[in-house]
Amino acid sequence: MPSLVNTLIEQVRGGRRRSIGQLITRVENGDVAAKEVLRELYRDTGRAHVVGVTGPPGTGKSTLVNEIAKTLRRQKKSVAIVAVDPSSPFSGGALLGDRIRMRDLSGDEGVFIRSMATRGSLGGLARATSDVVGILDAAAFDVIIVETVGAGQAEVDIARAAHTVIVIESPGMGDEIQTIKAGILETADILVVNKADRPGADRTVKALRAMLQMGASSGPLRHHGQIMATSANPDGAESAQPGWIPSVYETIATEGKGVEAVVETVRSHMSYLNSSGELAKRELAQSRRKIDAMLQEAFTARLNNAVEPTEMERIVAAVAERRLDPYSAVEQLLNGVPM
Ligand SMILES: Nc1nc2c(ncn2[C@@H]2O[C@H](COP(=O)(O)OP(=O)(O)OP(=O)(O)O)[C@@H](O)[C@H]2O)c(=O)[nH]1
Ligand SMILES: [Mg+2]
Repeated sequence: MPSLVNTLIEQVRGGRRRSIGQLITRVENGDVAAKEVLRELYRDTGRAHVVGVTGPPGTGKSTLVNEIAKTLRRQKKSVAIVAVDPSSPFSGGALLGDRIRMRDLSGDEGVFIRSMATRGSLGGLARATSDVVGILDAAAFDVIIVETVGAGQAEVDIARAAHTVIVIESPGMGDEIQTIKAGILETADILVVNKADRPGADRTVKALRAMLQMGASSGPLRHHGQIMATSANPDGAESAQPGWIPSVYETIATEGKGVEAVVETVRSHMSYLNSSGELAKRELAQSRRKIDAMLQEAFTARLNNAVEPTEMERIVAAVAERRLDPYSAVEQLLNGVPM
């Protein structure tokens, strides 16, 4: 009889929705069997185009993602959507955006939609999201769209794990300032001003263009020559991807307007990543980050296993009271952790 793990692996590879859903739930719950499946599926990953969509709350991300998915379906591409909601304690279910989407996209075998919510730390959410993307990749979806609310570092991390990052703004309300604060603009490959039917859209577009140029031209001069040498982009000094200049698009997601141009740019961004060698560089950087994060997680788990909480408190108090220096404390703790 095939084991549970083998069955899951085969069914996920075959794109069976129920099994994909089950495996994702196992990942969210930190199930040990899930880890074994992920290990086996890893070699089937690296084929999908992962697109991150982020931006301030309510800018129309879900509506636009829905429209992007519909456009991709017309091009016969299969699409998986992962909606990450850091503010919601619910998961796997019906967030508002998904209910809207379900109406349009449900019943289509080429679309898979899943919500993920915070369980414990946000770092954990970033890890779980990356595992879920891996599952959908192994299940052979052509495009995987990860929607996050661009509000904090964890969301930036989740977006950074994508090949192509779309940052969405909407007119007014000082949204663009929110974005700058979170450092999200720097991660953008494509900028979208949605709700272009609203007054002030032109101003938001101009503001974003100005910010892009400021970011590009205020780069440290000492980097300039080096970047010029590797890039066709004359003001790419601050750009995360020399050679690719993010452009600003206007959309009215509720009417599907402007969406095709965005989808076309998503496609050409992947061509750029491929032809410039940037894709391989990103894969290296992402693999390094993933290993780093997993190492830290594993080490923390070992440390917590090896040192009783009361013992830790005793050491912390000793350092606070200057009876012990932190250097010796760390050495002492390290000696107690089996390697
Ligand atoms: N006028 C106008 N309204 C829009 C447009 N796109 C989305 N909306 C509306 O804006 C509201 C928020 O849309 P969502 O797609 O849920 O926005 P979101 O960014 O996913 O929201 P969160 O996930 O909660 O951050 C909804 O009422 C949409 O109908 C647009 O182009 N024009
Ligand atoms: Mg949403």
